[in-house]
Amino acid sequence: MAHSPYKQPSTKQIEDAYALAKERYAALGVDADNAINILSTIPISLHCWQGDDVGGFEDPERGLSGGIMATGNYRGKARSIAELRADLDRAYSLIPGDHRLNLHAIYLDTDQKVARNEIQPEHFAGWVEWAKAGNHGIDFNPTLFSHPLADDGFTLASYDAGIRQFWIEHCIACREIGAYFGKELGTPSITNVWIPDGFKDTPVDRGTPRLLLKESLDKVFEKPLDPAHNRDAVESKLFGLGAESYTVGSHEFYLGYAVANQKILCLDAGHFHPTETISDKISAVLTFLDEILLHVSRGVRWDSDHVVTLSDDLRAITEEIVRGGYIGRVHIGLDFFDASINRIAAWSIGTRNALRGLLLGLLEPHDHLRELERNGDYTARLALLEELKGLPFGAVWDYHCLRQEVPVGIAYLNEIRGYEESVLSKRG
Ligand code: RNT
Ligand code: ZN
Repeated sequence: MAHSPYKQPSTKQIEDAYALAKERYAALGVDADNAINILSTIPISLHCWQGDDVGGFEDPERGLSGGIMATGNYRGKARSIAELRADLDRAYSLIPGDHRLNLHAIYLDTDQKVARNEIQPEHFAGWVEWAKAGNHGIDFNPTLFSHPLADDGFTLASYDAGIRQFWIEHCIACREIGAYFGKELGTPSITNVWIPDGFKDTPVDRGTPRLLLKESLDKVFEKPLDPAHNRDAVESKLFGLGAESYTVGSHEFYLGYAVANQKILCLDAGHFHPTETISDKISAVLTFLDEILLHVSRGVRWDSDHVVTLSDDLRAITEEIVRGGYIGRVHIGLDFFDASINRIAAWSIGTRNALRGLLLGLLEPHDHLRELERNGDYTARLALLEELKGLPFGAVWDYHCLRQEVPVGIAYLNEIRGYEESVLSKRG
């Protein structure tokens, strides 16, 4: 299948368009140079699991469980760590800026079979080497699914003390690995605990599993770790496949836990009721916590994990981060997995969109908007917000990509197609 490559605008076209755009923004009191300078400093944590449909490399035979699902059969999924790293390198090369990696425990780099409660930093040394070469920080996630001891649907909240203990040990091991990443890479790892525990049908006891989960988490977090190396996060969810009626780790549960224990709360955009958005939760939670983690995702019907588009929901999140002055307190991770399209494109499209959303937030005249609001001039606030939508933000984004030496516009798809032709299509 040969495609004629998309043409990239010339450097002169990009620079000329930017000069005009800059004037339009300046007329409203927005400094576009400053906006892209700030944008260059914001890292996005790319989730390794988009590259192989959340399979991991612990056990090639083992299917995905835990109430999450990747659907599709697009050619070329990564079959080894080497392939996954090569694919990630490709994706990063199409995204402006320096970005992080969000790694799951089932992506351990060893030929040995290692039980999950026995994983060690040495099993992740290969990732550190790779991250150093590419200037990536690493965030980490214990994997409490796709495992025989999670097959009953319960892990840290299991009624079985032995099962709880196994997963407590796994999470403790993961925090140590997070600290190892932080120490080695000079940037703290956010180690995020998400568990699938829940019931398909209506339980009669909603309380006890939550008490058990609290008890397990207290054990997991017992040992203090240097926040310069590792920071703990907990992620809530509304429901999962096969756990439609009750989720132990609900939003209220983890909000309470995070505030009581000063842990980072992870808000996943796909984990709430469909009319509920996480954008409004950011300022509420940050009133009580120093930091939060986002899993930027897109819910569609039953699925919480579609590739992120530049939707109103995404914009509400990214604009809120900028408007609230929360850059630095909000860690941005991605969480989607689509196996029906080119997986490198999925990473590139989703990450570029998250960055485009942030840029839209950075290109607003914040002081002026705030002043209008405080003066009660809601007419002008509405008029200006709507007018901003028509301003040439694309020219600023293109210029940012040019400066960061990544393809401008749709031209990045040429690279992806070339890679699919020469590499991905050769995979069995
Ligand atoms: C699941 C959670 C969780 C996972 C990853 C793979 O609903 O969102 O973050 O997607 O851990
Ligand atoms: Zn998530």
